[in-house]
Amino acid sequence: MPLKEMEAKPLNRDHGYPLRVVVPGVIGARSVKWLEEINIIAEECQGFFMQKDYKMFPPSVNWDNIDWSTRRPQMDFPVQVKISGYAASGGGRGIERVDVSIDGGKTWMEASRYQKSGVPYISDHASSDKWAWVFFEVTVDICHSTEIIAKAVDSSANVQPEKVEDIWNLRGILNTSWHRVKVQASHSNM
Ligand SMILES: Nc1nc2c(c(=O)[nH]1)N[C@H]1C(S)=C(S)[C@@H](COP(=O)(O)O)O[C@H]1N2
Ligand SMILES: [Mo]
Repeated sequence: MPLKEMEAKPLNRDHGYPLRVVVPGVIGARSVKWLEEINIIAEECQGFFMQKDYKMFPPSVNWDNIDWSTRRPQMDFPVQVKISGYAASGGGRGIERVDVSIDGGKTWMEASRYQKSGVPYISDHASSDKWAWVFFEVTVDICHSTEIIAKAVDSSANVQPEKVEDIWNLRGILNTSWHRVKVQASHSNM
């Protein structure tokens, strides 16, 4: 579908003004910006980005042994999930960072943070916002059953502990251990 607007505003040059084609369900690389013409052709396009860029190779392939012709151009993308939540620390401390893992804590990515929708959060600005929840979100590809983990770091570098066992106490209070959510893939190809 042709696109002239983005988020209800006129499309800007960086994103393809005056005209961009958007291909739903397909990787962004195929949504051509600054569209000039469309050719209907019988053969697969031989352009650089179809033949020598967005293709998925197995782990054994590197820049020295790559043979581009052995794989198809990537068209669809895998299922994507938006992970969101809120973080808060005591005493008016800001939230320095929220880390999210989708492999049980082996690797982490940093979530984006905000308090007002669309306004990036700055953890050290002097404002009463620090006394309130900080929302976070990150979009990830998930293609098999896994465990999603989120942990926050506050402006004094306090970090949520990994396990409840590490902070066990008689009353069972202050259990701020990593929040874990198990996700079960339901598709047969996951
Ligand atoms: N004309 C043109 N369109 C293009 C590209 C390009 O280099 N030239 N890059 C593609 C790639 S690889 C991506 S990821 C998206 C990025 O779009 P965005 O800048 O709006 O996020 O544009 C796609 N469309
Ligand atoms: Mo891209």
